[in-house]
Amino acid sequence: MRKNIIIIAVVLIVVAGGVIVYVNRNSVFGSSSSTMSPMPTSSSTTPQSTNSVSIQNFAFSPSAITVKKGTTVTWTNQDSATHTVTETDGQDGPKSGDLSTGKSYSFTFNTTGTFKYECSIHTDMTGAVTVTE
Ligand SMILES: [Cu+2]
Repeated sequence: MRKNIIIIAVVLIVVAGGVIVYVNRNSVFGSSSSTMSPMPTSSSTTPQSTNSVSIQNFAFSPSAITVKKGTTVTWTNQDSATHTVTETDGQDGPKSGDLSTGKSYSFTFNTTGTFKYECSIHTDMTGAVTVTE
């Protein structure tokens, strides 16, 4: 009789263990599918392959781009305020001076690397150009 109780206890432990594994598996699956959804928003911050950047709403758009060496990048100020495109990392990067509404500035990137820049009037406006071979 005592043996039967032990067998029942073992069966209960095995069943309970199986339920816990099943629940864990479900919660892992549930969380992995919910972490999938923020992916599109993070991909929008990856550098875009373009040679034109617009300045609007006090921001560079797109703020991060990649170009091939020798590419001329053009910034166009579509804002009502005056902005600049000014390199910030001491490299031979863009230095536009003041760009009033509608004005454009072009700079040709002849060396590889990542060039960071800002608007020297509104220094929270930042962007980067990554130049590849
Ligand atoms: Cu600005």
